[in-house]
Amino acid sequence: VSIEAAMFEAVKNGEFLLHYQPVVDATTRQIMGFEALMRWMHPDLGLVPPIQFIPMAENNGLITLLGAWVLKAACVQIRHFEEAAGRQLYISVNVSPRQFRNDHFLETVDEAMKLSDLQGSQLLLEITEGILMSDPDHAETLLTAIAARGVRIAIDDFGTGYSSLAYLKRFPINTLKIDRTFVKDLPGSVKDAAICDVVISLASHLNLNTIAEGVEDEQQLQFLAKQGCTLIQGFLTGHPMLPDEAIAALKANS
Ligand code: G
Ligand code: G
Ligand code: MN
Ligand code: NA
Repeated sequence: VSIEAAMFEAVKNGEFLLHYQPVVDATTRQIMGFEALMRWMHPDLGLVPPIQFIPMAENNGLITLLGAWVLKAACVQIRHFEEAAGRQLYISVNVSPRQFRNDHFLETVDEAMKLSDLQGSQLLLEITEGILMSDPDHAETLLTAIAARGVRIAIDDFGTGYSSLAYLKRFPINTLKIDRTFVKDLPGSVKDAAICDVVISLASHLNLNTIAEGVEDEQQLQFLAKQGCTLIQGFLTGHPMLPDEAIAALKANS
């Protein structure tokens, strides 16, 4: 069977699971939330990484079903994390272009929040610049409805696509995620340092949060924190992990 046929089977067999990567405060290093990251545990192939199946799911449309599952499962899971931590946390969920275009997307968001009894402000939806580019009118309508629920929007991989600063003015965006390609050579790379500095400063002037991705060492974190980056996500402060490990990380962190 093709990997594509196997994917339809996998949905039925419940072979998809979520890992959770901590997102920490850049200065206190307290865990503020988690990004949900999808994995496929194939019975023969083992753990299939998302770069291998997400583009396929995007093409065959399965992403809509998978994405709805991710949203609900992640919202429910974060409530368990909150219970274990004894404090409020947020959950970040990736939204693919096809999911965003789907007519039922907003209903799915509402269902996930209702199911988990989560406040809107505790949910961060990560979208890419391409989503805003391809159909700005639809994006504006949908993002406005999402923002009306208090749900937050992050631009994932900020600065790597066809970005336009006009989008920051037009759409209700809360967070810029600084792509790890800009982080990996910090603080030595003069260009990357300048880019991060400017993005953080721009965000701060627009009252947006910044999440630096792919932070792997102490010097990178120090540089970003000094520039005023709000949140840090990367192997230094936590790999994507299973729920039990996330709970252990929360207990060790608070
Ligand atoms: O998990 P990993 O670190 O390998 O992620 C690789 C890519 O897969 C990232 O670009 C991430 O945004 C994407 N990805 C992971 N989980 C999801 C998901 O639930 N939905 C969508 N649309 N993309 C995801
Ligand atoms: O595109 P998106 O930002 O959603 O993708 C997140 C991806 O980044 C996931 O595949 C995750 O496993 C990966 N990731 C998270 N932290 C690090 C890190 O510190 N270094 C590297 N190389 N990858 C990371
Ligand atoms: Mn992401
Ligand atoms: Na990213």
